[in-house]
Amino acid sequence: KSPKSPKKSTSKSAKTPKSSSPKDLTDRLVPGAPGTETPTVEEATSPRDPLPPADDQGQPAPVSPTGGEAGDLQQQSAYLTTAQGVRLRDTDHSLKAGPRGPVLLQDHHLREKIQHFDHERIPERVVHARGAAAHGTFESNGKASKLTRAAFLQAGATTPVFVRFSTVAGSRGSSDTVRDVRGFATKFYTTEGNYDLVGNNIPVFFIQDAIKFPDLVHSVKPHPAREIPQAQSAHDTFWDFVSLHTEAQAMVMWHMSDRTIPRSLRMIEGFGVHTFRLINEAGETSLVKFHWKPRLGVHSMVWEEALLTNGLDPDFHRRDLADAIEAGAHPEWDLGVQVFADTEDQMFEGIDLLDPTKFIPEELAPVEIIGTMTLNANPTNYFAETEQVAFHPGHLVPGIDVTNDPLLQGRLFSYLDTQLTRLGGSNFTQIPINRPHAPVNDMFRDGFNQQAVHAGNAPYRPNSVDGGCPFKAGDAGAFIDVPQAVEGQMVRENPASFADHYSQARLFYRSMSPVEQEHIIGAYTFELAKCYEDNIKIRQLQSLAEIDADLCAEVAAGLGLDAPKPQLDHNATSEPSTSAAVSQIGETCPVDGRQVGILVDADTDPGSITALVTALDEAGTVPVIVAPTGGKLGGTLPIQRSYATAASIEFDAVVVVGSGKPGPDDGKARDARVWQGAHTIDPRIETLLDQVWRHAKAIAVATGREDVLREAGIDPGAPGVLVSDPDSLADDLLALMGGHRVWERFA
Ligand code: HDD
Repeated sequence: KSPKSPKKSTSKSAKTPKSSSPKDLTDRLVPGAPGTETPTVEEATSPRDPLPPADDQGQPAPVSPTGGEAGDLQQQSAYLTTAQGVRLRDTDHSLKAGPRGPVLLQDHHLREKIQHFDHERIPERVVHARGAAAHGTFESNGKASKLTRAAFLQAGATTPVFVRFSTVAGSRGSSDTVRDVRGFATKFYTTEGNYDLVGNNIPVFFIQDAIKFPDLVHSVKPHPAREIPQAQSAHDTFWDFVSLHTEAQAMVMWHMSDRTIPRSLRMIEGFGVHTFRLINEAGETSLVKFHWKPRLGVHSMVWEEALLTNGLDPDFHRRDLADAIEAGAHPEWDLGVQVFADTEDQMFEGIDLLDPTKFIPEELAPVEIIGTMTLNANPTNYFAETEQVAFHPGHLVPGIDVTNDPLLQGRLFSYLDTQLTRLGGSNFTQIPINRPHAPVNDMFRDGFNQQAVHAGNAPYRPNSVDGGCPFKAGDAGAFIDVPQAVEGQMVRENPASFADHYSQARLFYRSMSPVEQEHIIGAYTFELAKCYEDNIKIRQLQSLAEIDADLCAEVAAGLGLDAPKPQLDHNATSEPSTSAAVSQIGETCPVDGRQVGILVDADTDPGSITALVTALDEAGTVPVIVAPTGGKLGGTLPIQRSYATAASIEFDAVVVVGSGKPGPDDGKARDARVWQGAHTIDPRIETLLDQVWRHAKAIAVATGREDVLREAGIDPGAPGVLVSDPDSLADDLLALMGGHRVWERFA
């Protein structure tokens, strides 16, 4: 035993607080938090001598299971407490038998702190594990009121939303810019209950029946033995699956296109994929497909850029989204529908509306805009909101219903089910981000993590005990299942109309511009070259032969294999023409939030770029000064990147103003290896410019600095290169950026 009694030892250390001086305690108060206006410096006290309750230490507000403010369970006190609300004097030292003695089991705070930490992680989503989200509002223009009675789609209705974007295959810690489909899930907190539109950035899907989903996902996830590769489709099992399940070929074509390496989450389209049924006030139904159209246009990276970004900034997309929202460049999407008659065969122009591997070209069925969504606030807490949000295609409101698409039908089971494991039980609907903004009276009771204190004695219906409550809504805004005639033999088979697996892959490929086709060829070649099994490559080439002979020949050449001949008679299948709407190239778009790197050197006069910086800023873009070292240019203008930290992936355009030479202080700090070889400009700037060039980004150079470009192998007379006085180049540069990339550079 310690010669000192524990009591004596504790109270002594409390009264001579070496590590917990009154100043430390003040520092630990949350600045600006309620209660900090009276910064009482607490005298350290012994654990047996608690502080008297303070005026601000009242009862916590009751927590409502519905419509509660997200802040209900935020920090409620300026003082550190246990989870039981007991104020703490010390959270840095375990309770010990003497300063060098063992830790005592009675230290409740220690056990509670570690226990909570031990359980901080929950299972990540089995798919779509990595995501980023934002709050916003949806405003209806009323055009859908003729189609649906959904209150949030009536004229002038404004509805809060929460949107989560995601990649599909990677785990939570994977990179943002991998080649993958992007999830685009929207929760509308409508006055009639929550409606979830759980879509992707591609209008078709890999499989036609949900029963194959576990197989599809097992094939794209890392190989079981070594758990590699992470967040990739470029491996044997994925290509094994899609070459054996040829219904995947249409989606794989989109997957190999630039759609799967978006420039920004603010620049992706969204699709509900399935056909849904709308019901209007008169009870009339129509079939629709939902589309989200980004106001900034649909834009992508090039493959090399995406690869570099994975390493340089794995959080690129979530950073871009959060930064834009914080800077006030609020991304917007128009919501549109393609509308089809609800006929018995549920076909449109020979395309089966229940087949989720098919889309309807906009040229055949135009998209009518029914409202606009603006994302205007970042989540306050990633875990509480982005991680715990639970979407479900079965979260429907009156006026919107599902169809018999077999993929959708399986999803209706899966999403409710997965939340049980992920969010710890059936009360996940009470988590603040999932709470409806409509009143809830569901008669569901008890269960893990029950937050509500339900009153009454009769959670059953009908009852005479609780005055008959809750009442059935009858027609008063209730969800009504549209009566549908159903009959048929019980079978496990697809309709014949699901059999065409190639015509839409062909349609998509032939709708691409030459540069997009080049990218698709490159993607197939890369992904298949990463497979080890030749028989998988050959089987996939066979599918490409059925789609397009030139595409097949190019990919086969890249793989060093023979291009097979088609085996199917394609005259037997419908042969849609092309759809210009699926190509991303040719649009001129707003430039909000795009970044422009301005390369200066240590001697650049800040005044020479003031007009340029102002013009770029006023146009809604973000000028980023890149100088040899950090600090301030000319002692006045803040420098955002040094040559060591600047990377081409951050910029949509680059302006060369300086000499490209390192500054006088820069050489000492750098790795000597960068100077190997003969360079007249800093090799990092040479690399940066080379990448900007190869990634087809706009370049501008101050008159007289053309040699800097030449040193990087860039012809100042080439397409997409401006030579001008910095004062007067902003307009031309912004125009180039509005076209996203200078693709003609590679014509
Ligand atoms: Fe799914 C998550 C989109 C088919 C089963 N899915 C999930 C998310 C999106 C989609 C965006 C992430 C939601 C979020 O941010 O939390 N999924 C789709 C689309 C599909 C699709 C557009 C086809 C058109 N999904 C699909 C099928 C099944 C699932 C066929 C199962 C039979 N999806 C799930 C899931 C997930 C999920 C396992 C994982 C986490 C979650 O649900 O909440 O239930």
